[in-house]
Amino acid sequence: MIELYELAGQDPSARFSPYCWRIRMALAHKGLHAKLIPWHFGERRLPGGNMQVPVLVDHGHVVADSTAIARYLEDAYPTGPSLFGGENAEAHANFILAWTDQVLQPALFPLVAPDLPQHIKPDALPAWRATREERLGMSLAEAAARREQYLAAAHAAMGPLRHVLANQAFLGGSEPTYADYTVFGAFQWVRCGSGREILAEDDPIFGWRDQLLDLFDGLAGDCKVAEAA
Ligand SMILES: N[C@@H](CCC(=O)N[C@@H](CS)C(=O)NCC(=O)O)C(=O)O
Repeated sequence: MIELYELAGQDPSARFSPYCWRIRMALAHKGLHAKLIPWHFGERRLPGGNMQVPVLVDHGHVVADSTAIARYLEDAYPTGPSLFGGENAEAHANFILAWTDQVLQPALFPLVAPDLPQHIKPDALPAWRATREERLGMSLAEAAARREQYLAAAHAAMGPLRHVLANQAFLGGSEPTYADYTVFGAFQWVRCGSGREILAEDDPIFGWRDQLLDLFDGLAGDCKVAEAA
């Protein structure tokens, strides 16, 4: 049996971790079923002593970190459709991973963070808030007040993504790959964590996101959308 420990809100149906969404999509791409085990900030240690999700346990074998899990799935299940689309594509996906972690998600963070407290259990909230405010360099309320400025900066950061998706269906080409799931995880974070729409309907990113929401019988689309705080 495969188990996936993933982030959940105080409402366990709220699943808003960008990294966990990468792996939910990767498992579905490979045609694998996993038992989902919800984990909340500040809870017990995870398998292998890990402190962050996602953690995958495949018949007792523990793999932590979304990138390591994706590579594990590709190697351990070579008969399923390739997650990366080949060796060269995997090398290119490394850039998209780094761009998502270092550019896209940091640009989205000040937009998402002020809406996230709704998901955090009261006993975990003070520590959660302190670490997030330290990362922001200001209070959540101050970040919320600067929303328009952050939205403009996030849209500027999305420029290369928009340019590519105006010219091809997916980052993986004609079919989605792990590169798409990596970037898509960031938009699921916004959608399921914050609930605010940041994309216009005529934005190529909007259409691409819609296609990913529909994939695998609406796996991601059926997930609970946050109520904008
Ligand atoms: N590099 C890790 C990052 C994972 C990560 O940051 N997970 C967050 C949830 S989105 C977490 O578990 N945070 C626990 C905490 O902050 O206590 C990955 O790619 O899996």
